[in-house]
Amino acid sequence: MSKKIAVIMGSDSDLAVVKQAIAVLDEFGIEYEAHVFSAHRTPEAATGFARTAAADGFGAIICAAGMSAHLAGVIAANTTLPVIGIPINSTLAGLDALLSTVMMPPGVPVATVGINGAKNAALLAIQILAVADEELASYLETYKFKMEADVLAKDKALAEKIKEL
Ligand code: RP5
Repeated sequence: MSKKIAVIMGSDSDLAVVKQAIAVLDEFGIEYEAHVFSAHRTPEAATGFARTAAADGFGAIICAAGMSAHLAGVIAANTTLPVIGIPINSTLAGLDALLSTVMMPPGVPVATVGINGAKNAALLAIQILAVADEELASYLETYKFKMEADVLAKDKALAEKIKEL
């Protein structure tokens, strides 16, 4: 059985973006837990969760936070599980959160997706689990084939759209 994915957000105000990650996890039938833990407002809850996450059956942790976004870094400092950071655009067009999440010191990596990149965060977490799960890997193959077919269909439809301009 596949491991679980943890989805942590710094505030419930991040849910509007994070729900796109949850939708992908649902689409793939992945078991997950979602929590609001803040690196600054609830540091003990955040570190406590990270310290037991591997033993609790998680295989990857997604962390979404905005502003001076230290959540993913604090979680990564307290676990050996892969941590994926989603910088949330709440101020400064999300650049503050992007830099705070991505610029980790050597030794403590956070795999950072784009600003508000919740969908890619979920896909990356699933790809991590799929390394040890052939069934999940085949779902990902199907997902990519469908994505390719969708774009090829758009390419075909483009000529008609251009005629209508
Ligand atoms: C960050 O501060 C949160 O991740 C959120 O993006 C931002 C604002 O939080 P709230 O004031 O909306 O709770 O820690």
